[in-house]
Amino acid sequence: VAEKSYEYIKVSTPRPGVGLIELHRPKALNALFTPLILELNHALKTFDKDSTIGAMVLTGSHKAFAAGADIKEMATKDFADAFGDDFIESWSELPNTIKKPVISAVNGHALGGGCELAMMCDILYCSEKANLGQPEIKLGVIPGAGGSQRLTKAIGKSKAMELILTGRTFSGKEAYDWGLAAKVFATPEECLDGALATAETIAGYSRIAVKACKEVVNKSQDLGIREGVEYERRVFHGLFGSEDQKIGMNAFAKKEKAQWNHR
Ligand code: CO8
Repeated sequence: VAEKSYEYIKVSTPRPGVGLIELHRPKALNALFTPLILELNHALKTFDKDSTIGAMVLTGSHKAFAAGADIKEMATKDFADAFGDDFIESWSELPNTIKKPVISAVNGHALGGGCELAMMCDILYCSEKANLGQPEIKLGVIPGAGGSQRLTKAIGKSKAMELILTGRTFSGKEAYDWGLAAKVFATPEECLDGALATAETIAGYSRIAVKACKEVVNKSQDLGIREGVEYERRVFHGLFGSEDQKIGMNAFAKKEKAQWNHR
């Protein structure tokens, strides 16, 4: 699929080394459905493979990052449709297969699957008035794309339990205060700008080191502290086999800016 043939997303490269993906299904507040997710996966994989790209930003509109999974698409599904067809399994490509960092810039509504998609990203930025939450309980279901796991890991059990059981939504400011968001911004423009700036910073480093950073931080979510630290040390040792380790350390000694080989 060529870039211009996307129907539900827009892709661009607004800054050096940075790939931007904007969800673009305005009539449904970027409600997520399979055709959109397949385009998103394609764009993420294309940037992931592109050697000129070092980091990505995922955003929606000022009104909605994504107002959830498409309720109208889900309404008629029965158990066999959901289980038999592995409904929403394709959503897991972002957290499971993408190796370069992805920053979400969350403005407006990020509800249900929209909140889950934002939390699948490696860094979450939002604007103060963003409206996040897991309101699935109100529809007679539960979070289905990782929300119960990622929200709980990020903000703790009691608060996550309260939010998921009541369906209460929360602001971008709350997301920041609780540690779910790494940064909060006054306006959507500043939020996207901040995300692009951070992505540009990351894209300026050795791709090898960046990839290793993402891998070891993610391991901390699955491993105990001892195994995690041992894992980190092995990856750290491995980086002494890279050209960029020599380049980075020699540049420091010479007080020069490192010119990475990304090897
Ligand atoms: N799905 C489908 N259409 C949607 C969705 C959605 N999630 N959200 C909004 N829309 C549509 C509306 O139906 C409306 O369409 P139309 O103009 O044809 O009537 C259009 O977008 C604009 O929406 P509103 O008129 O409602 O806009 P408001 O500004 O008045 O309200 C809200 C905005 C508060 C965001 C409101 O639209 C809303 O409550 N939306 C639903 C939010 C929600 O409950 N999301 C969670 C969905 S469940 C989920 O995501 C589960 C994920 C995991 C799946 C696992 C399944 C196994």
